[in-house]
Amino acid sequence: MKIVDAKVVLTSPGRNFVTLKVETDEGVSGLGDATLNGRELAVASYLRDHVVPLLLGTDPHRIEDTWQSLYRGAYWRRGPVTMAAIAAVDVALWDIKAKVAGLPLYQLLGGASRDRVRTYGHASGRDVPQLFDSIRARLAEGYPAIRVQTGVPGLKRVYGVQQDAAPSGDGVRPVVEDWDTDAYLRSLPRVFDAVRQEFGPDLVLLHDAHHRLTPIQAARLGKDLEPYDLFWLEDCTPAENQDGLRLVRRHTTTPLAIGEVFNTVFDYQTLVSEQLIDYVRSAVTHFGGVSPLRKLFDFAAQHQIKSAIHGPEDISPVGMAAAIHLDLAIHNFGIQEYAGHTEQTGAVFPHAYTFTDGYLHPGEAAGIGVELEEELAAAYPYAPAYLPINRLQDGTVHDW
Ligand code: KDG
Ligand code: MG
Repeated sequence: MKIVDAKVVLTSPGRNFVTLKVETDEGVSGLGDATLNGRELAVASYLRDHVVPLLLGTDPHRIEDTWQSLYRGAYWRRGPVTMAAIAAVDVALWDIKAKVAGLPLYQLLGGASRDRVRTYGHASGRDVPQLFDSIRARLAEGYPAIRVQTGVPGLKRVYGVQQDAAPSGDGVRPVVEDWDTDAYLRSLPRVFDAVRQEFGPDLVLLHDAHHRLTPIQAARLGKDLEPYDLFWLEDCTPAENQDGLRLVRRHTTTPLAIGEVFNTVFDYQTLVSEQLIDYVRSAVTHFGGVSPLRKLFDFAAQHQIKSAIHGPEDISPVGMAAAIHLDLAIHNFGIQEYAGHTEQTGAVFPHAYTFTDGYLHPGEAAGIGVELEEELAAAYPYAPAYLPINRLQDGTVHDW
């Protein structure tokens, strides 16, 4: 079997997605997600100009060998653009292998370790009443666990919190949001207190700090949130300096989740081997694919750390499907983030996975179980869009 073609499809059915479609001489094709929010064109070029020419004529069944040659052969290792491109190839080849075998991908990963995949959804509000409405909406959709984000008194807009009006970027430069760490640290425990009083002790609650705190601030927040029994506190501090997590860990028993911006196992080495975190958050799409993520989960399992694959709207249904197959197969599964997609996105990427009563299942279609409607995809051309940046009140750019 040989790869005879591979194309990169950019489409924007509500938001931008980058998809790789690999075709073989036997008519079987595979899909991989290479979406890197705000840097989509860089990955598309990396794939089109530097990866696709290397794939043509090779055997799609040699997944590990292809992965290693793309990773080691480039000389320039790691980084989000490189690893998103390699991820798309890896997933497309797994899709092909599983289709040839006539099996859903999870069967090739060892078969199901559970019947269904527990998820968490997103609730947010500028103030407590709006947040309560949002939590009720997620509960009505069946979510068994809910990530809670809120506005901060005195700040105009906070990332991840629903707004009445869409951000007014100019399509070239990102929207600028404001930030005040002290105000955030003061207000968040009060919000969780209100949520616990309204919804009781049993609701599974999470929070994402989006890398905005120093280690000592993160330690204080973890401690202040202990009475509210969070499932986790996510991205409490930027973790390029993995040693910083030692300080956080020393001061709080609030469980910690990190890793959605990581792209290789080396980003996790200290965090996992010293058990400084409880959940690893990498996405199939940004970590080089199913092959390396599986290895990360095995490493994490040795330290009683569980999986929690990143699943926001900017992971396409292709990346989401690959995640759900892994979730079903691995033993140390923790939880799957599931933000869902718009109807338009679902129409461009019809898929076999299902979301029922807050739980996902990858379905039984051979492969990863996702198709790409190419004509429809072409009707939604790429449109530049960027994540916001945030500045302190004196104008200083702050950590993401
Ligand atoms: O592109 C950035 C988003 O994927 C990210 O902000 C979402 O933090 C996120 C999460 O936990 O889903
Ligand atoms: Mg996050």
